[in-house]
Amino acid sequence: MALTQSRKLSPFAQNCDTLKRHSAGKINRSCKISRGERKHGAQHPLSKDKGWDTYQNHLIKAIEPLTAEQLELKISPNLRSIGSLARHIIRTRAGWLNGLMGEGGPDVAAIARWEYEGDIPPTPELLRDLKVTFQAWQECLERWTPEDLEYIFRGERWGEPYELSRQWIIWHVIEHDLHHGGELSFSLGAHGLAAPDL
Ligand code: NI
Repeated sequence: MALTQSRKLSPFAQNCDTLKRHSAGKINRSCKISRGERKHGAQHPLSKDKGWDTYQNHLIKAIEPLTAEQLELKISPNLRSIGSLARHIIRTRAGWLNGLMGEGGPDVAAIARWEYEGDIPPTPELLRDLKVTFQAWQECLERWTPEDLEYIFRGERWGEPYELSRQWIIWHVIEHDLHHGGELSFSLGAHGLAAPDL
């Protein structure tokens, strides 16, 4: 979401700003799924070769050639720069995966602890972190069963309870990728740079 957006949101009017509060609030991480367990051998429809990975590759290709100066470009003073958008996508993936669901390794956990906004990492680091966070999500999507998707994460933040299904979180993070990926694409195009080629 744009930086200018109101920060007064109900617990269930979720957007990217939600993460910050999740990490500050009480979170029930009682995930009961054991690693490597796949009860029915069924892959989540969004796991490998089903679309998100294609989009990830488009993002990688668009960011790969960018210089530090190009990462600083923005289309309006009150909106995120191209590099900040990439950073925001990365942090949001890690925040939901690790901060809320307790998944992912130390690399993902470290990203989940990033400040909400911050300095833009150099291009090689953005690429590495895009790959690290995507790989972690991919591994989970390949492991989670249809039953796992119905698991409800419960917690409390700012004195208000929330209940979010794993399925909702998965879609939310994908829509967040697409939402800000579109913004990143528009920002690249506005500056005459090559945008993700869908
Ligand atoms: Ni956002």
